[in-house]
Amino acid sequence: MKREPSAITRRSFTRNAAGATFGRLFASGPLIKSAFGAESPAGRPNILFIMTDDHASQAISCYGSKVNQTPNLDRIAKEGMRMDRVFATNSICTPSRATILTGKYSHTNGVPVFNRFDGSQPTAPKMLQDAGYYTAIVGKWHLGSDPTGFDYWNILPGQGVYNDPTLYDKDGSVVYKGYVTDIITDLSIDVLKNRPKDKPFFLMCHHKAPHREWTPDERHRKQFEGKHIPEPSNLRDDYSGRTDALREQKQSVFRDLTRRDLKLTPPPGLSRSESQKWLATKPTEVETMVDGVRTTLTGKALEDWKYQRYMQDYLACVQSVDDNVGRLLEWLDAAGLRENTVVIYTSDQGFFLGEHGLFDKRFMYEESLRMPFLVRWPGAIGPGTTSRAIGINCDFAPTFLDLAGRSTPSDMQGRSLVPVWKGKTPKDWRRAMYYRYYHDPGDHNTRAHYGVRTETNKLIYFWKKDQWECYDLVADPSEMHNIYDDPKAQKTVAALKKELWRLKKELKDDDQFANELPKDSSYVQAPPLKKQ
Ligand SMILES: [Ca+2]
Repeated sequence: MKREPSAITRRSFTRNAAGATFGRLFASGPLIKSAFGAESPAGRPNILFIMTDDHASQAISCYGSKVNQTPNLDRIAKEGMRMDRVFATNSICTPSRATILTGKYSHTNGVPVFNRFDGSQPTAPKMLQDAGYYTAIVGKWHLGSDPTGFDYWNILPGQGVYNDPTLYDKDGSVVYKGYVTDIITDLSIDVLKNRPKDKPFFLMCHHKAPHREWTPDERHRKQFEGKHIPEPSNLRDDYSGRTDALREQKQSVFRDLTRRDLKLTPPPGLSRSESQKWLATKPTEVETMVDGVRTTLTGKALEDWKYQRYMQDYLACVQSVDDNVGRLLEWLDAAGLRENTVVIYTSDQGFFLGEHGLFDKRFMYEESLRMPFLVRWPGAIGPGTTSRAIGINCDFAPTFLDLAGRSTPSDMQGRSLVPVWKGKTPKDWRRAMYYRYYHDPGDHNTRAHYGVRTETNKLIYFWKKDQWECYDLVADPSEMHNIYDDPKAQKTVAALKKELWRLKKELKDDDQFANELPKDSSYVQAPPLKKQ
C-alpha cells in the first residue's frame, strides 16, 4: 500500500492532543512491538464502526426516546460515552459517507449531492491500511464507485433492498436469503472470525436500515403492528414566522408518503407498470380496517393513521438493528475482543420522526442535523459518561487515525474526538459548526441552505431565496420561533453572521457547488456479475 501524499504538519500534530499521547505511548521500544498485537491492551485498539442509515437519536432510548426502547444501543452508552452534539455537515447519505471517509466537507471532497465518489483521493481506510490495520466494510456503501482502501469489502449495490439482498465484492455478486440487517451482521461476524489475527482491525458495519421504505422483518413488524406511537408536539407545525422553505418542502408525513411507504396493497388485475404507478401515488384517502370495520380514512383521521403507519415500520426496522448490535457485542465478548475494541454506533445523519410534520432529513433543524454517537472503549472511556462538545462527521477520519497512532493530515477538516472521549476536551475545541446542503430541488424540494450552529443558537441562510432563519436553542429547542427579525435578537444575529462568514472562509467554501452540481450519480454502480 502506497503512502498517501498528504502532508502531516507539526501544527496538526501538536494541535491533536490525543495524537501526542499516542506519540508518547509509542516512543518506547516494547510498546512499539505490542502496538501490532490486536489483543494486547497496550497496543492500538481494534475499531468496530457500526453505522445505520437515517437513524434518529429520538428513536434511541438512551437519548430519551418517547417512542421505543433500544437496550443494546443503550448498553454501549452505559459502558461508554453518549455524545449529544455530533452533527452531519451535509445531511444526506452519499455526502455524509464521503465526509466520513475523507475527513473533509462536501465542497472539498467533491461529493455535495448524490454524485460519484472519486475513490482515488486519500481516505482514512487507506491510511489505516498503511498504519498496519486490516480494513473491511460490509453493507451499505452508496458512493457510486467501488470501495478503495479496504482489504475486504462486500457491499449493497446503491441503496440495496431489505429482503433477499444482493451484495457484491470484487469477484461478483451473491443473493443472500433473509433480512438485510441480519445478513450484514452475519457477514460482519464472518469478517471478524476470518480476519488476520496479527493485525488490529477496522471494520465498518454499515446497515441499510432504517432507510425509506422502512420494510421490517416479519417478527419486528408484528411487534409494532397496531401499537400507538406518541406524536411529537410539533407534528402539526403551521410554519408561521418561518421562511418559504418549510412551506415548499415535499417531505411531509401528511402529504408526501406514498402508498408504497404506507405498505398498501395494489388492487388485483393491475399490470406491473400500473401497479408501480399505483404504489408511487400519495393517497388522499385510504380504505382500511378500523376495529374490524372497513373504513375510508380522509382528513385528520388519515393524517393520524399515516403518522402511525410510518412510525410503526420505522421503529420495527430500528428494533432489528438494536437486536443485531446486541448480537455483535455478544460476539465480541465471547471472542475476548471486548477490552481492546473501540465500538462506535452512529448514523449517517439524523431523521425527522414527524417533527415539523416531516420525514426524511436534509434540513439543518436539530432532528436531521444531529447524528447519534455512542462509543465504548473499556479502560479509556469512563462508563456512563456524556459529552456536549460539538463534533462533526469530518472528525471521524481524524479519530480513526488517532486510534491507529497517526496524526491528522493538515488537509482534513476535522479533529480527533479521542481527547473528548477521555474527558480532556482541548481548550480550543470548536464552539460552532458549519453546515451546507445543496440538493435543491432534489427529491423533496428541500431548499438549499447553509448555516452555523453554536452551543446556544442557530442561523440558517437559504441562499437561493435570500431568506434567513435564526433560533434560540436554549429557549426554543424545537425551533418553532424564527427570531431573525426580532429587534431584541439583532446583536445575536450579527454575531452569528460574523461566525458564519468566518467558518465559511476558514473551511475554504468558495461556493464551489453553489450553482452547478455534479451530474453523475451515486445510484449508478457497476452492474454486479453473478458469482459462478
Ligand atoms: Ca442516510
